[in-house]
Amino acid sequence: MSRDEHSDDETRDGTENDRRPTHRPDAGRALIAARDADVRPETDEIRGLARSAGYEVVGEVTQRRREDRTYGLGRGKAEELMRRASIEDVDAVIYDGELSPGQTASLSDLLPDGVEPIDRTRLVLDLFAEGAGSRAAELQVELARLEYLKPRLRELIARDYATDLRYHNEDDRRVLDVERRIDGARRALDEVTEARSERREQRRRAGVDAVALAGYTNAGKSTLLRRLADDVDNPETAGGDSGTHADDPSTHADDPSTHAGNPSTHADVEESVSAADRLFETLDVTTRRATLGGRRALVTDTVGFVDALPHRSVRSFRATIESIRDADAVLLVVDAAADPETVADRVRTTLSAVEETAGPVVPVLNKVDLLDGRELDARREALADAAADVAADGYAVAEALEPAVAASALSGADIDAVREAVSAALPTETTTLRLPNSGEAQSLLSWAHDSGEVRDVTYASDGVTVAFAGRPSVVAEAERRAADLR
Ligand SMILES: Nc1nc2c(ncn2[C@@H]2O[C@H](COP(=O)(O)OP(=O)(O)OP(=O)(O)O)[C@@H](O)[C@H]2O)c(=O)[nH]1
Ligand SMILES: [Mg+2]
Repeated sequence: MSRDEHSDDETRDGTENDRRPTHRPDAGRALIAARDADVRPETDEIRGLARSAGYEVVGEVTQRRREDRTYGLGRGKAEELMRRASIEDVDAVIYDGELSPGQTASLSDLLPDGVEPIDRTRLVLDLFAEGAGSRAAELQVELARLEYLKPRLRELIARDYATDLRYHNEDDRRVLDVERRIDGARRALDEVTEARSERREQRRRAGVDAVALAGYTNAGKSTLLRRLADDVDNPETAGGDSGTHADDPSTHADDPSTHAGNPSTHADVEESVSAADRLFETLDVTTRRATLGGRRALVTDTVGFVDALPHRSVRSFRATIESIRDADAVLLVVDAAADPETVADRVRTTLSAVEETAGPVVPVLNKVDLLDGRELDARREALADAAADVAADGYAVAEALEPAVAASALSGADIDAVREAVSAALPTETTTLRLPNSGEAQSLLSWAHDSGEVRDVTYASDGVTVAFAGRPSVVAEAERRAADLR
């Protein structure tokens, strides 16, 4: 099928966005199908996801009506979809929502041969599968896809049985095969996850704070990471994905010491154009060093959340949720350029996926370069509304929320305020160390500089007095070392 021809669609075809090149492969032509009970469906986000997955969106069929058990759309609309799919020669129909196994099979039967119905969950999983760069990400995606596939395979088998009433041995084998692969992926993932959490524990003992970036897809997490990182590359001139690109092995390693080099390798012109507003730009958990208010931190970028994904499949992206939950502090990045209602929805989606955190959560209203003061106030209110809803739903994360900071990761405006807000939120203890005048005291002092914040050093004839602040575990370690010297 030729991808060069453009088709005409009376509604939305040919917008700038739909023709934007992507670095992802050509997945084919697609029609969007969307239904909403209360309002005319809004399709910007599902179009964005489809484009990110490499589809050329050639049109949409939308409907305002209640849920339909057979097709996800009313019969009339489903038939219109079938006709349009045939006329416009599409490869896929992308449904903005979750289709049950039965709905998937019914739509599949109705649509022209070779046209696949793809729901939102499957679209996101395909996107992830294609972009997963690390072993852990691959395994998470494999597991999520298999879990998605299993009930759908069962449904297809049940329908085949209903038509020819013959029992097929190989059907059983197919289901068993899927179950076996699910077990395998689970076990392998457990091993990888264990190794990761061990490394995380080692860093903690070394006195480094773990800070995680969390937020909806496209909020600006990776841009903010580039701003905060010590080995800085300027977000305004770098390609949109430099430093976190899934194909760049130097940025995946869980060990930050391997990132000391220059991570900016994807800054060619086309990349930076197409990088704008591509959803799920980051598909892996990546970590960089940063200094926040005198404290050394490892800041972890994570996969963004997206609306209307069943919790189950978001949850299976364990690395993202785990690094957010376990962090000493979380930066909740919010795209403040979105309208207030959208801001509130996305914050709710993100926080309810995270559920709880060990550390404080500092919201960052990002992209303030695009807003005036009054608009910003409306976003602050939206954030507060969302936080109240999440608290009402009983999620512990609501209690961890700190006051929001407004900033622009792209222009760099107020990034220092972000740094200060995180370092203020990080758990800190202070102590006064009294050390003898000795070489050992000097080496303890240099360790203290590396592991926490040395606020004051007073030398006297009978010894050295050090005012020291840092993570509680580091302060305890400093006191132990100081006691050993006396
Ligand atoms: N105007 C403006 N644009 C920004 C700002 N921060 C990020 N962006 C743009 O927003 C888009 C998304 O930024 P990313 O940093 O890739 O967002 P992300 O949260 O990492 O997205 P995913 O990895 O897809 O979850 C890019 O086009 C950025 O250039 C900002 O402060 N102002
Ligand atoms: Mg990103």
